[in-house]
Amino acid sequence: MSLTRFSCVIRATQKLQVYQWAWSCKHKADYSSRAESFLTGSNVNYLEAQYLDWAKTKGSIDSSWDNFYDSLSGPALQIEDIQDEFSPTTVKPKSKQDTSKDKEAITEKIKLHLAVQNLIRSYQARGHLLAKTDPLGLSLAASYIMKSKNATLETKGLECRIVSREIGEKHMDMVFKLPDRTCIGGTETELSLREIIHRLENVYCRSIGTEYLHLFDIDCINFIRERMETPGALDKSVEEKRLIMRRLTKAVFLEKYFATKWPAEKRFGLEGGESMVVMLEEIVDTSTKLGVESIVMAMQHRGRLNMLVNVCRKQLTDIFAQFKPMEPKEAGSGDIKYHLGTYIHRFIRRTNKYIKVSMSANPSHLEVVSPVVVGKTRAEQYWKGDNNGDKVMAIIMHGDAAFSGQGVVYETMHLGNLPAFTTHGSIHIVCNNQIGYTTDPRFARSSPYCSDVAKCVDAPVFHVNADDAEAVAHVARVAIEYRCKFKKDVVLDLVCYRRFGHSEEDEPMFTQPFMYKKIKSMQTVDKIYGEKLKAEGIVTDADVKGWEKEYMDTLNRHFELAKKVTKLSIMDWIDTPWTGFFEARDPKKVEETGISETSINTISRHFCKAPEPWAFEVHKGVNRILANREKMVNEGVADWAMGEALAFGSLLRDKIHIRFTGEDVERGTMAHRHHVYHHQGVDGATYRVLDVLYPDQANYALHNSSLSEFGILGYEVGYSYSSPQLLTIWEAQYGDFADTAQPVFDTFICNGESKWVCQSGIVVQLPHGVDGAGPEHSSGRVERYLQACDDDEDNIPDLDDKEMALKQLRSANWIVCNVTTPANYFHLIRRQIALPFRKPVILMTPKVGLKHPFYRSKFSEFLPGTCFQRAIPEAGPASKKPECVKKLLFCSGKVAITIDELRKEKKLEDQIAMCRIEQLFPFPYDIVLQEFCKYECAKVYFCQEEHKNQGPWLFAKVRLENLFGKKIECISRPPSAASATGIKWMHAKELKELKEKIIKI
Ligand SMILES: Cc1ncc(C[n+]2csc(CCOP(=O)(O)OP(=O)(O)O)c2C)c(N)n1
Ligand SMILES: [Mg+2]
Repeated sequence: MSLTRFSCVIRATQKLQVYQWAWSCKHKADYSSRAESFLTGSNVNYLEAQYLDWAKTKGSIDSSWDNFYDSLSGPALQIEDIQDEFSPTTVKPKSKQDTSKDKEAITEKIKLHLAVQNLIRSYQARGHLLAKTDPLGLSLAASYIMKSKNATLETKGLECRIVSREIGEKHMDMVFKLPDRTCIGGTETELSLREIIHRLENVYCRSIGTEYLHLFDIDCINFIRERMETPGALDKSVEEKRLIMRRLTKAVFLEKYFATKWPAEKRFGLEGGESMVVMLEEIVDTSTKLGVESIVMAMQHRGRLNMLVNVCRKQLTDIFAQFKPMEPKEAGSGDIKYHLGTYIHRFIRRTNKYIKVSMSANPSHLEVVSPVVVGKTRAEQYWKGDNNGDKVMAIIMHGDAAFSGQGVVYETMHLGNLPAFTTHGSIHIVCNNQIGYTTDPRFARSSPYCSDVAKCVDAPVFHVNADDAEAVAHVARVAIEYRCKFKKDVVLDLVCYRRFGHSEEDEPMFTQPFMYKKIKSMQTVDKIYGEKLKAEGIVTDADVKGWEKEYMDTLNRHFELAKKVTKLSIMDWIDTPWTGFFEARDPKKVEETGISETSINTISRHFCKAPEPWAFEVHKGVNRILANREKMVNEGVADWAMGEALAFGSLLRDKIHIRFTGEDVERGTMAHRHHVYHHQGVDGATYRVLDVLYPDQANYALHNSSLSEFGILGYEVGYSYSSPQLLTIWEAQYGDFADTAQPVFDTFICNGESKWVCQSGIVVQLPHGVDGAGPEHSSGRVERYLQACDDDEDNIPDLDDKEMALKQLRSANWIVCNVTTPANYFHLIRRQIALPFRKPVILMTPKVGLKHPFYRSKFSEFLPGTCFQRAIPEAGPASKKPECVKKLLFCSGKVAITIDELRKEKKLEDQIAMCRIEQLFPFPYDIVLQEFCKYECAKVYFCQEEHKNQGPWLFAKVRLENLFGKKIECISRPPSAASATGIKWMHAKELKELKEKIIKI
């Protein structure tokens, strides 16, 4: 915008606004800024006021503004001009003296009016800093900021207030027109300044601190403003108050009961934050009114048992039974009671509606469940056809220290607006007890609030004093209404305290003596609220005592029942049941993974066909790739991408929904996949090849993800839990990128079934291979996954058992593979669905192999009757005369190319036999032993391209040696701290040495 145009806009806006002020002052009419522009809010107010000063007396403001105002084209704006322009007939000629007095009076009025407007806005923007949200009264957010700003100053006694320099006591009873950006007036359009301040104090500076002016959407701001400011907004009916009281009674008495019956038992009690139950219950109730049918919840340790009982309605008997040592009914390692999940279809009396409430099982590792539960929610929305998140919603509860400290919180929240990941808004609740174990907030975060991550994702935050139960219920209702209306994230910061130590074993006075002196003097929230309601005449002492007794009786009854429970059932704690799946499958049968010739033809032909050129312009390079694909199809050969397409295409045909995400997966990091073409002439137009394979196929959800591994992998694991009729794949760009997602492997993928009997068929694809790409991009660190495999290497399975392979799979915690043919990749992927159970797969995928002729399969290897090969025995010249073979190399992965090329080159094909172990875990003992026995005269080695202290060597060594009863040697790179060298020369040297070792007979 040119300066002149800019000036004109300012002038026009100024004229309009100043006129509105002048006019409204005169006529006491409704002032509204009809024209929203960038000159709204305090900017324009400031400029207006300053301009008037400047116009009146040059030199009254800083001279640096002269240029700016002088540069406005045309003569300077005069108040008279404005009045003349808008009300020419009402202005009578006046004497010079009168005019200057009028001018002063109007200017004064405008100033005051602007000041009041600014004051209102200050309350809306900054009132939360002064809100009394801390039940302990120890801190205000404003003092936090002042202290950090004036770190060296003595800040005691400095009072934080919202003030306006222009107004004082003498203006208190003056009446001011209310701007349209406040609702404090209700039906009144003007109020005295005293009343304005009083109402603003009530709304913004008492038990609720509302942060919302940072939101981008004006409708969101207006919604919150209306729900918070409208007079009476916080009022509750008698019934509502009595309900809150009953809910508090249950929450408080349950904790007391635990403390009495099991005083030393760790349960991470909710004492000090019991009104969280009121918050959740209000959300659940209101959500049913708004059409929500399912809530997927996750939460950390604090108060979890209370939530399970009072919100998820888990049977008290089941909870109490968890306190005693009992033998479990099912196999599995199980988990501690405050990690377990559950689900229920709850009937809500307030609305006469049913809702499914589930609590996801989660590990100790704080916040790792956050992305998981969001992925689960998205999946449930998918299965319900709930495209806008009207029916399914996530609620995630956090601790204050974890919420501000764990990066995965951001990794989860920033998915909120991504089309392929959104769940249309989650409710986040922070159980903010103002401490993390023994660490104070001032040493645990750099921001005033633990919830400040919300600001990055455009979410409003409601800080609320947990000891004001009605305020808690109010913000809960606003939050769920906001989420359901705008389908965006919202954060509730329940500011409470922790009455006892971090766990029931801890002594908090060691580290927080002052805080805990104060805490000792605190009454429980049911008492505080009970007194309030008694004073209001809403409950009597007898009511309260009656409710307490009623609940105590219930607790005692279940305590007795729990004594009768003799076996612990992990199955009772399942959070996402796969109803009917296991019952409908033959546990001993793996379905056919081969596909018919017709299917191979349909899919492969489609996969190499470009859309019609008149309709869609694909990149020339893609056309070249498709031409190559077509050539291969004509030859009846598949490369890696074709093997994958055949697997996906056939599963989609079989109505198996596929969800496949990761960074750049649509094209494929190494540009081998190309499942999505981009129109070269129309921005944003794409053609998704496998989406249009069969008219009634299942949905193929292939999506590039954000640059996050922890968040996205967690998300996809959550997605995979939703159903067995689903193939979920996450692909890392390079294997090492999975490093940052390690907690998801360690706490969900590798042991989720063992801990919580929840199965997942997720496939994690990790590009792997030592190929000179540098230390990180050369290693998927397969050894890490192998180390977490749960078999006993001293226990060789019964090799005569025909079902051995399936039994091995059933009892395995996961499957670890490095497959070397497209056909084997195809069969492995299809086997995920063909199995009568679900297991996660960690798959080292090729990099150079994606385009290498070695990684090719004939179409005949995809036909019915063919299947996944756990190990690929030698099939070349060496296998024809085994007695002449001098060297037997067991290997895994891409090193097979090196071995194969080398022995061809050196004419050693009949002397070196190679057996590729494609499925490292469960270990294919039977095939390996057959190979070993076949080459009686051969010396046996395990060969890998990785360094000796890495790769599959150590895992394979112990199993091979136990199986063969003799020592075997390793051919590898030497041990190394880094996974590969970054120096080309060194890489070449290492490779040369490796090759020498391979061919040495
Ligand atoms: C990722 C992770 N780091 C550290 C811990 C150990 N730990 C368990 S609870 C806790 C304090 C958590 O504080 P907060 O999030 O405020 O929850 P609170 O216990 O106060 O409810 C810590 C450090 C953990 N479980 N997970
Ligand atoms: Mg805490």
